[in-house]
Amino acid sequence: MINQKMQDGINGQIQAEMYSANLYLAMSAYCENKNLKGFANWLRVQYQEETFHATYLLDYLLSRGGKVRLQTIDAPPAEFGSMSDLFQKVLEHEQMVTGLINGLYEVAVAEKDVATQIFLQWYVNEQVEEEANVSEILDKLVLLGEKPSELLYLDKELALRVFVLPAVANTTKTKQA
Ligand code: OFO
Repeated sequence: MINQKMQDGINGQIQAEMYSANLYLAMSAYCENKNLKGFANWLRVQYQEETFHATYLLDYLLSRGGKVRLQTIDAPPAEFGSMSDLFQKVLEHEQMVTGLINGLYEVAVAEKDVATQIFLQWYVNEQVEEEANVSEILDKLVLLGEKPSELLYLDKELALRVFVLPAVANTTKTKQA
């Protein structure tokens, strides 16, 4: 059975992941409105990933006999500026989430909850990947500039991203039917 402090922390992280999902869905819609369908696709996949991050935590909490307490999710913004501005915001958001995951891991260590420490290692690695992916896109935006031809080149590249259910999902209730 998971203790109250760990349970509260995981519930808080579920809320943060769901906010991330909504933020990226709002960003995706913003890009779609600008006819940048590749950018919109990349962000829609990001939304799907964040939804998985939330449900994976939720299923873990249930598997430890914890109680899920879903909380109010703040509305994300609707305007994000240029594509460089938008990806700068994504990077800052992911850096903030990395801090939350690290904080949650520290709670697991302080509470001597070894199972949660092992579980959270997947999120620690995931954050390294998330920040690296976003930094790469941001670097390209800075390097190429935001002329229509350069944006369309990057738009084509980002259109190729597809959502792949992480391998860990095969061992949880999040497995697809
Ligand atoms: Fe869930 O990693 Fe982004 O926020």
